[in-house]
Amino acid sequence: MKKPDIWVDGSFVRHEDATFHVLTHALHYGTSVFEGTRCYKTEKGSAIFRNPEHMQRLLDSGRIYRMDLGYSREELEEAAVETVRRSGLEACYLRPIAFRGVGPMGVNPLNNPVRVVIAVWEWGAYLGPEALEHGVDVHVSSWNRMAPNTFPSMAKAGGNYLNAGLVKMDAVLNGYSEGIMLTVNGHVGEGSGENLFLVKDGVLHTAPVALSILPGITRHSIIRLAEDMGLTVKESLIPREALYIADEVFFTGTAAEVTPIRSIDKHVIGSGKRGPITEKLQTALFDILHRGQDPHGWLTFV
Ligand code: PPE
Repeated sequence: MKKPDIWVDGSFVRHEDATFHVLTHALHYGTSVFEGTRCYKTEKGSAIFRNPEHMQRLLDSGRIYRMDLGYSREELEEAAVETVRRSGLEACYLRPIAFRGVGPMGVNPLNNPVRVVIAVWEWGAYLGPEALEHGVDVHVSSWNRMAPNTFPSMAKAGGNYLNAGLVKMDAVLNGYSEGIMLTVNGHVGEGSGENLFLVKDGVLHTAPVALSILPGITRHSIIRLAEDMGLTVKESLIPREALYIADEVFFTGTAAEVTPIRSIDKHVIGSGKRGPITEKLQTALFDILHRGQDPHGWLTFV
C-alpha cells in the first residue's frame, strides 16, 4: 500500500520525497519540538483526539525554544485533518514536528529556518498487544528525570528524548517493558513516554507538573474523567516506595493510552492484574475513543 503523503511547510510531499539535508540543525543539536496525537476509528467516524490541545502544546513548546512556527493553531489543526484525510487511513498516529533547518552551524539556532512537518502512520498498542488488559512489568530506572531549570519539561522537545531513550534502553535490556523515572530529589516522575498515576485507598495520585514531567494531554483527560466519576485526584510528591504498596498503578499517554502496571521492580502491584479503578477510567476513555461518545468535546471528526 502507498505510504501516506507528508505535510511539509504547507504542502503535501510524497512519503519518499520528504527528506532533509544532513546539516539540518536539529540533527546536530536536538532543536526540534513535536507532538503525538491519535486519530481513532470511532463508531461515528474517524476522529482526532484533542487536536487543538496538541497543536497548542506544539506552539507552546516552540515558544519556549523561541521558534516561531509561522502557523496559527487553527491552521495546524486543519493541516492535521487534511493529512489524515489524504492518507485514507481510518485510524492512525499523527506526528507533527517543528525543527531548525539548514543554516549557520553552531549552537545558536536563531538564524536557522523553522521547518514544520506532519506525518501519519498506523501504530498499534505501544507497550504490546496484551498490555492494555493484562498490564506491564516495569522497573524504576537508574536514570533520573532532568532537573528543573535544565531542560524545560513543559516543552515536548526532541532533545528531552535522549533522557527518555536511556530510560527505555535500560528497561528493555533488563527485561522490562518500561522504566519509571524519579526526579533529582527521588520523587516519582513519569515513564519514558507516559505519565503515571497510582491509586491508594480509592484516591488517585500523580506527579505535579513542577516535577519536570510532560503535562500530558491524556493525563489531563484522565483527571477530568476521574473527577466526573467523583474520584479524588491529587497532584502529589510520591515517594518511590509508595509505588510498591499502591493498590493500582497505570501509565497514560497518547501512544500508551491507559496501560495498567502489574509489577514494579518485581513487586506485584495490587492483585497483579488491571485494577478496578484503572479499568473504569480505561473504559470511560475508550467510550470516547472507540464509540465516539464525546461529552467534553475532545473529538475532531475528519
Ligand atoms: N510523558 C512523556 C515523557 C511523553 O513522551 C508522553 C507522550 C507523555 C508523558 C504523555 O503525554 P500525552 O501523549 O500528551 O498524554 N509520549 C508520546 C511519544 C511516544 C513515542 O515513543 O514517540 C506519545 O505518547 O505520543
